[in-house]
Amino acid sequence: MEKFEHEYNAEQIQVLDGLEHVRKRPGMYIGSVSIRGLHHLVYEIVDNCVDEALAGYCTHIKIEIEPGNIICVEDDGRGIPVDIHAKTKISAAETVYTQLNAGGKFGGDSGYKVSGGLHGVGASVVNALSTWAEVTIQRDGGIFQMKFERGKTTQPLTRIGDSDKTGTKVRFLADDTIFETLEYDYETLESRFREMAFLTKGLSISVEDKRGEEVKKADFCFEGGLNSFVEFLNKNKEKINQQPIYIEKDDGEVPVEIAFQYTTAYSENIYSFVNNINTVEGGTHLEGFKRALTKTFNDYAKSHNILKEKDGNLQGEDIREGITAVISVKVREPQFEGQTKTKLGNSNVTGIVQSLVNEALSNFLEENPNIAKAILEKCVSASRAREAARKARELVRRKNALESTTLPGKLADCSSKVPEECEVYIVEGDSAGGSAKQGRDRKFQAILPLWGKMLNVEKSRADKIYNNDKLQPVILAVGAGIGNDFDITKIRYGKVIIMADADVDGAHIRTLLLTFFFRYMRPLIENGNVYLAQPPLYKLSKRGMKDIYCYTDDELTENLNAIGREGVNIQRYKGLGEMNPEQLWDTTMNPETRILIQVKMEDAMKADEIFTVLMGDEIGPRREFIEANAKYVKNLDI
Ligand code: 0RA
Repeated sequence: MEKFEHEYNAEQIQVLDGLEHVRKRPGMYIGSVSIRGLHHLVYEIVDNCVDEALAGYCTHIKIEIEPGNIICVEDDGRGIPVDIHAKTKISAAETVYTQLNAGGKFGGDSGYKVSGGLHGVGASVVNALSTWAEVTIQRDGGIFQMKFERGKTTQPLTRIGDSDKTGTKVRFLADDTIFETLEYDYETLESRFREMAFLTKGLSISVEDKRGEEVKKADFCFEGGLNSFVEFLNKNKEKINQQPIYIEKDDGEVPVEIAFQYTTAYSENIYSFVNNINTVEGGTHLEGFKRALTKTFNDYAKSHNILKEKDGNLQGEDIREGITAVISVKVREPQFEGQTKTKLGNSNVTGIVQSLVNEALSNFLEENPNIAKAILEKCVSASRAREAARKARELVRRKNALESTTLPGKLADCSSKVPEECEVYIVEGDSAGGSAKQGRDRKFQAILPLWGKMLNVEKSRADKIYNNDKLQPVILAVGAGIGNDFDITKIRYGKVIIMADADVDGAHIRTLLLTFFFRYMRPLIENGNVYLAQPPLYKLSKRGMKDIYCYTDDELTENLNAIGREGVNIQRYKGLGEMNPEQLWDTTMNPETRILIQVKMEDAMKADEIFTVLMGDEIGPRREFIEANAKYVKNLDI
């Protein structure tokens, strides 16, 4: 067996410094040491294999979660080069795993490397943050292996056998002294790999979770690329054009791939990617796409007499109502801007996307007049609804101006005017509202009681929403507008807390309100301002003992062990209305003792799917969703 020379020189010493820094400040490299950062390690390794696929040499990537949370990633690419690198005097493969930023030079390089953001930090970062890692390479007729502990080489690249295949396999165990948890969430990984497979047409990705009794696995390979992605996103929606409209161009400079399809829904779902990274904040590629849509549809409508000259133009938002679109571009040196560094800044991309879509879409519309007509009918009615909504909004404004207050009558406001310290409880029912008003700390807690049947915004257009007497008080109390006009800097309360009964009706109201916030005040959710109050389910009282409140059935059982059942009175709360003001304060509203659930939006795609299924028109998927999720109802996380 042959062993590669391994000696330390000046560069090597610097290398060690680099990896030490990664272990000292992991957040700088992978964002955080939470489960998010943990997942990031896997994405980082898989990204390298995707690069090899983009270079045209890898067709299959296999990811396994082994018992003990060991990750194994294997590809059938060319194998990382094993020859000795002139400068570092060690094998290229070891260099890739031990030197920060070596990826571009020796690792997979599709030419579309990512700069900025957290992505593309490379294999060495994963290595540094792993208790151990083991890399096996097949190429040049041999099998080669190297091993590391916490980023340091324990076995330099060694030839351990013969092989006529090629490929790279990496196994690693993340370091539990660095990460808060090593427990990978299979579903999160699975959706990211599905997304990666959509974004790289024809690439086959398989993932398997071998940790539990029941093995979970999935195989993804989409010959349709983004076409398949859009079909997947729209699977529960009613379509207007049956096949997505597909545009693709690879001029070698800025490859662009786009697919979009119209549905009868009222929301707009556009997802954009740069170098396979979800650009949540959009940017120049998205701008180009939107401009082209607006211009091309308006031109077509005018030239085919669907819009008369005097009608004026359709607005962008009219044309995007009900659209589901995915746009993916590859940019050599992307500039990422914005708060979360997920907004593309390269200005030349706008024009490239815009002219491509202009041309392809106008050809498509000319060739498919029936589809063009169906889509434009929808746009025109969206435009009418927008006009009606504007009038409704004006009416609300004028009415408010007359009443010289912009606050709803039912709102019991707090005395502080500092949004950061203020919170509003949206409370179901007048009686619970009454208790909440008496029980609250009026300095920073406001109460807005709601009653009666809430509007399902998933099935209504904006004009209905502005006019709705249940939602208007919510809009006015939050004070930051709605839809495109929503301005997070204007919110009157740092916490918007939904307080509903712990029963089916309460869950329904909660979902209706969350749907409303998600569709019409999304930044409120993204910014973490929306909370769910957790009222207790039981009160245990016993002579000579302080009352104990239990928030779950498990807690009830636990406490009854602890205090003994003898002489204990168990009160089950059916609704908030059964609690007096003092009890409501103690259990649900006092910041010292209450439990609040912050509503988070990890994934806009998942959230859209859930709201479409739960609140939309189609009944079949809803039944399936409820049956599949009945066991999880305790934790609502969108
Ligand atoms: C650079 C050159 C060559 C292969 C790779 C990178 C490579 C890197 C990774 C990372 C994960 N899987 C990978 N597969 C391949 C090969 C150059 C050549 O053979 O000429």
